[in-house]
Amino acid sequence: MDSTIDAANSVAATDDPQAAKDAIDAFTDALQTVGKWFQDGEWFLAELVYAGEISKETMKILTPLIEGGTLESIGTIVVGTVAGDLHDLGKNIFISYAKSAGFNVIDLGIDVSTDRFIEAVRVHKPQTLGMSCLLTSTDMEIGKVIEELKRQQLRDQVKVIIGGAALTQQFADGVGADAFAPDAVTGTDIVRKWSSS
Ligand code: B12
Repeated sequence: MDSTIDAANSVAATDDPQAAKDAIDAFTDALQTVGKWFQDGEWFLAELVYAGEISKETMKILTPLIEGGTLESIGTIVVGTVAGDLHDLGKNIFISYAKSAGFNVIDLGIDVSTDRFIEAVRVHKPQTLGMSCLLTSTDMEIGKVIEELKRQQLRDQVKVIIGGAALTQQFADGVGADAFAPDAVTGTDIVRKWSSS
C-alpha cells in the first residue's frame, strides 16, 4: 500500500490534472487485472478487499486534482451505485470528471434503493440520473428504477446514464436507459452534450 500511496502523492505534487488522469487510468487497468486474477482463482477475497482499500486511498489523493474550479454549474446530476452493490471506485471517478466539467453532482453513495433514487430525483430535480453497477446479480435494479420513474411520471424529466463493469450498451437498450458509458470520460462527454442540447 505504501508504495502506491507514495506514487500517488508524487503525482499530486505535480498539481497537473492530466498526470492525475493518466495515473487514474493506469490504476483502472491494474484493477482489471486484479479482477481477472480473482475470477481465475489466483487471488482470493482478502486480496480483492486489499486492492479495493488501496484504490480508495489512492483516489482520495488523485481525484481532487481533476475536480478543478469551474465557476458556474452547467447542470445537476444525481448518481449512485444500485441496491446490493458496494462498488464505488468507478462511480467516484465519474463524479470527479463530471465535477471537473462543471456539473453539480449529488452523490447518493452505494447500495442505493429504488426509493432513494426516486426521492433524490424529486428533491434535486436533476437533468441526469447516473447509476453504477458492477455485479450481474444486481443489474436488474437499474430496470426497477427506470420503471418506477415511469410509474411516477418522472421519466420525461430526467435522462438516465448507466455505467460499470456489469453493463453493456445492449443491456442499456433493454432496460430503456438513455446511454451506457464504458468509462468516465465517455460518460462525461455524453452528459456534457445533453446539457448543451
Ligand atoms: C475493487 C473490487 C472490489 C472491491 C470494491 C471496493 C470499492 N470501494 O469499490 C470489494 C473488495 C469491496 C469488492 C467486493 C466484491 N466484488 Co468486486 N471487484 C473489484 C474489481 C477488482 C475492481 C472494480 C473497480 O473498482 N474497477 C475500477 C473502476 C475504475 O472501474 P469501473 O467500476 O468499471 O468504473 C469505470 C466505468 O465502468 C465507468 N463507470 C462506473 N460506474 C459508472 C457510473 C456512471 C453513471 C457512469 C457514467 C460511468 C461509470 O467509469 C469508471 C471509470 O472509467 C472488479 C473487477 C472488474 N473487472 O471490474 C471486481 C468485481 C466487480 N467484483 C466481483 C465480485 C464477485 C465481488 C464480490 C461478490 C466478491 C465476494 N465474493 O464477496 C463482492 C461484492 C460486494 C458487493 N455487494 O458489492 C466480480 C463481479 C462479477 C459479476 N459478474 O458480477 C468482479 C468483476 C471480479 C471478477 N472478475 O470476478 N470488489
